[in-house]
Amino acid sequence: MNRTKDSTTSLRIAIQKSGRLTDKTINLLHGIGVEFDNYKRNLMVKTRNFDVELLLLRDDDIPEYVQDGICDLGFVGANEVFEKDADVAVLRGLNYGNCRLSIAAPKNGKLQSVEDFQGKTIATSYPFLTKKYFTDQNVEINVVEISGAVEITPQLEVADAISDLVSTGGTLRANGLQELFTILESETKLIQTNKELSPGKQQLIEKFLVRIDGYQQAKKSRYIMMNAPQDKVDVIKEIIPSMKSPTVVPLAESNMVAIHTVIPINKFWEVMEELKSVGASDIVMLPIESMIL
Ligand code: PRT
Ligand code: ZN
Repeated sequence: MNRTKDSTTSLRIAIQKSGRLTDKTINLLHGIGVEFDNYKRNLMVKTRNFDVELLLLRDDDIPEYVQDGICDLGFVGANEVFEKDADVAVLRGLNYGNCRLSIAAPKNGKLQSVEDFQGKTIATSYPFLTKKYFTDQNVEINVVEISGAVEITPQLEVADAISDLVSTGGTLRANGLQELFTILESETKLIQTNKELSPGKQQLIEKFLVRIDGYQQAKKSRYIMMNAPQDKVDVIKEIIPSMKSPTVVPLAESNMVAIHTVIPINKFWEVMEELKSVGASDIVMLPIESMIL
């Protein structure tokens, strides 16, 4: 599956057509300024403002399409990239679609330690990663490859245990299973083909990476504004873990100023309490679209 290398062809990006990663990937692409529509009805979508086309695929197929150079970039879970053992470059971790590939067995059963799995049968959609996990620990297992509803196989006596993706753990609990070991922590990755790309495509990828970094940084940050007494500015500067020194603007009311700055979102509530206690008022927090540092 090789595409002719041609600097005139568009940069082709693979995304999941319909599933857990689709909305967040579409939001990210819109968030970095890539404009397109009609993605629900088409398998291939041309973007309006870049020489980029999106190919909408099943997530399982994305690593191979990128590996073979049919697509130049892809947005897909690490679980799929590593299961397919794809020869691709991982450019970024995107912190959505987070989950883990874990081994789970019937609750309070005989299977507890890795050694207990010797000669046992595990049902999974991830045969490569599952076998590798046990082989690396010198434990031999049998694998039954199943494409869906893996969690019911122990009840059906098709397998002794399972290896499946877990996020909240609710599915395992509902099926009387206990999570024992994690094989892989996963998140959505931006992957690039290792096939040679034209300088034009490479430049466009560099441009997207700057925007993605800005978008990611912005998601983790909030713009905050507050009013405060002039003589509290120094104390407030110490409280705010700002990237740069905050903007301080005098207000009409004498001895009062407005302070504007950017802070990491996880610090906001902690810092807000402290700011109030030293006299800050009218504190406003705003989301940020993007931040180019
Ligand atoms: O049709 P297509 O092949 O494209 O989609 P799909 O049905 O294979 O995949 P989809 O859309 O379900 O998941 C796409 C990707 O989302 C996965 O490859 C992971 O990278 C990521 N992801 C994140 C998850 C989960 N969280 C997740 N919880 N994928 C699947 N699950 C399933 C899991 O298999 C299990 O059945 O959710 C259940 C467990 O969830 P909890 O919350 O009960 O633990
Ligand atoms: Zn899939």
